[in-house]
Amino acid sequence: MKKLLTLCLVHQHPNILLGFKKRGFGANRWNGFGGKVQEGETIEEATRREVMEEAGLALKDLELRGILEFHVQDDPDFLEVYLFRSENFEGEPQESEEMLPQWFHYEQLPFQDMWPDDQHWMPLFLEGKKFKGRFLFDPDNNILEKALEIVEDL
Ligand code: 6OG
Repeated sequence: MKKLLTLCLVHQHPNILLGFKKRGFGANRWNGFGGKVQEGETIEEATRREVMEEAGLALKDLELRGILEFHVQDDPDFLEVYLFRSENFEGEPQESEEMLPQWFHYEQLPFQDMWPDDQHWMPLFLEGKKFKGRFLFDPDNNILEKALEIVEDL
């Protein structure tokens, strides 16, 4: 079964705001902000809610930049992650129970402590492209298969 999630990168060039995930799924990795889309909310509403909950920011803009499928070997469940970029917000990045936010220069992203798929799609994100991807992981989170394509529209 498919699970719908959001992921948002706040990007004020040359810097990108990431959060260090303190607990739960993806703990001890840097990532954008996001989570599960709840019943009764749109994907955009979920994105705004998660960024507020996890980093204390009210987003002023939101642009859908990627749709990524994440599968794990032998698991019928998979994630469909809607990846957004936001440039402008109100508030100051604040630590939450889940995330510790920090700005990174785009050339110094901590890929060794991020999900392994990120190094594949991040160059497209930074070039302003829109893209679709599908990644298959083994149970140790190594990438077994990847497919990534630039698209005109999502
Ligand atoms: P919660 O479980 O905290 O939402 N996410 C991924 N992000 C990247 N970059 N790569 C992956 O590769 C990911 N799998 C999930 C989606 C989890 C958050 O983590 C993202 C959500 O923003 C496997 O509610």
